Amino acid sequence: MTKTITGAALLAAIILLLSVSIIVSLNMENPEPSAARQYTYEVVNTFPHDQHAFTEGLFYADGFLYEGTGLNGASTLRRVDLASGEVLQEVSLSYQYFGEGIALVNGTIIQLTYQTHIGFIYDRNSFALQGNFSYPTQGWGLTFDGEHLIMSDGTDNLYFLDPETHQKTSQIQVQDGNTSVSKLNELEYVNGDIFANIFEEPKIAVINVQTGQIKSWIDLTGLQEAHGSTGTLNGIAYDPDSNRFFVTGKNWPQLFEIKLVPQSMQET
Ligand SMILES: [Ca+2]
Repeated sequence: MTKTITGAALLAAIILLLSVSIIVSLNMENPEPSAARQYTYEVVNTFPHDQHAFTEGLFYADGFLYEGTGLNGASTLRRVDLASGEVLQEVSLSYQYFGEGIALVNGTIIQLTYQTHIGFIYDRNSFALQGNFSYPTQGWGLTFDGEHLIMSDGTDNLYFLDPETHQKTSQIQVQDGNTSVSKLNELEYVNGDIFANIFEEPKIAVINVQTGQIKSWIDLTGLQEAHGSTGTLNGIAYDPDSNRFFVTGKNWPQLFEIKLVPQSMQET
């Protein structure tokens, strides 16, 4: 069936085009406001977490949690039983290294260090050290998107590294509207987006992997206080098989499975 464009329809189309161009020109003149969606959370499950773990890296794979801990003299890589919080396997770093973010890359686990510009490569099963690499920035969070390692260094930048050579291939600046957002810490790649918790704030930013634009904020206010934790939120893990999110923090006695709840739904 064909439609005839009437004079009225043509006029409506012209008005629409003019409106769009006015909106576009207004946006170019004014600061771009945040378009991020707001989420809060619901606690689905609570699990024990080693209160001595100064959590700096976290991911979930093969039915286990993997955790990297920090502080000089207390830095480890560990495999943890989710239900009991029991540490099943562990390697310690030398005193000179402050462990940071961890990520699973095929048969290996990569661990960054804070200010020593060195990353360690372990066998994912035995935790045997296979090698290391260097990078120029501080090391904070780390995740893997299937093609690149993605790392944070406490600034508003995220760096993409080749997983074989560990050389930087590109970087993005993270912004909310056109306001840059720094202190990006622990990371998790989830279904095409990068989740980043913000240092010393109960917030997770959900970041567009191409543009660096923040798509959503997850407000975790109350989570640590309600459960007697004093350390800062740090640690996001995702189980893609059952769509479960886990979060914890530095020296928190618990690890939480949370569900994301759109803010508008909570208010109604
Ligand atoms: Ca993580």
